[in-house]
Amino acid sequence: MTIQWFPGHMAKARREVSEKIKLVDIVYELVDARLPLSSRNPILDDIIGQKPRIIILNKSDLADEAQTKAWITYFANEGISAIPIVAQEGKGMNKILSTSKALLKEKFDRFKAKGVNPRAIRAMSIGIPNVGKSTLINRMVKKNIAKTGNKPGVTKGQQWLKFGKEIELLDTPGILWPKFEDPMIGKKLALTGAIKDTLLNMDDIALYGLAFFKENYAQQLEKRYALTKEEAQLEPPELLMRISEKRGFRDDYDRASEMVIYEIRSGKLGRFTLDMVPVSLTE
Ligand SMILES: Nc1nc2c(ncn2[C@@H]2O[C@H](COP(=O)(O)OP(=O)(O)OP(=O)(O)O)[C@@H](O)[C@H]2O)c(=O)[nH]1
Ligand SMILES: [Mg+2]
Repeated sequence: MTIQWFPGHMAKARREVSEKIKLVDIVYELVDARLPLSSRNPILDDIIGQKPRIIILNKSDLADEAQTKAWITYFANEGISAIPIVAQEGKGMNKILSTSKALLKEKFDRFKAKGVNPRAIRAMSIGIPNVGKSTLINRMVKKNIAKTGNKPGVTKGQQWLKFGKEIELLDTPGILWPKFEDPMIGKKLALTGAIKDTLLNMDDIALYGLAFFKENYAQQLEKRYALTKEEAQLEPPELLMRISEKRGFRDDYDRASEMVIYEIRSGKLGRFTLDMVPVSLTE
């Protein structure tokens, strides 16, 4: 994926997403559980306005469990429900259903009180590239396909997919761009694979990843590359050289960088969360 977001693209995506949001009662803001802040979109608050939303922390199988818990508390303090899921395995789908219904209960009770025939809750998901939007939709719908015999309803040209009995899901997710301005956020997004091809070079990203693990998850680093405690505390460039040696890559540091990035991304160094909840906010 080599998308470069230029102002024109952003304006177009913003228009498209704003239009779609008008059609739904609730928005599922999909983020990477390893990056609960950096994978959020800076202008989504603007577009969503007062519409109810749920923050869905996807890929929570790859994230640090203690951090995921802390983030849920953090968002709760901001008045937002956050739900950890593993879209790939269909974990957390029921919680999305029950939370959506709870958040919209008042609105739908009002409809009922006015004698309006109850309709299904309408929802859509939104997120940056590669965060698992398609996987989530497939999971939500698959669950239902088994029950209903695969017959999505079509309303005014938009396709709605059944998610449970009481929720309809807009067929296409909204794609927004991540925040690029801050170079640190760029590195975090690159390390998790949210932007596969960027202006950042692979060495930079690998060195950033090693520095982060050395600082926060040293034991996981030691274990993966059979390093001593002292070795794991080498400066990142020396650390990369040592790992390269151990893997038999000699001085092919590009290859070592790619390997390290791939292994971090895919969870071979264990679970981790790059956006850490500020300690002062975890109490
Ligand atoms: N480990 C893990 N991987 C996941 C999970 N959900 C999705 N993935 C993987 O993440 C990658 C991206 O998933 P997609 O569903 O294609 O993401 P997307 O948001 O639709 O991506 P774009 O269409 O490119 O914007 C795929 O390789 C998925 O298998 C999850 O819960 N855990
Ligand atoms: Mg997709």
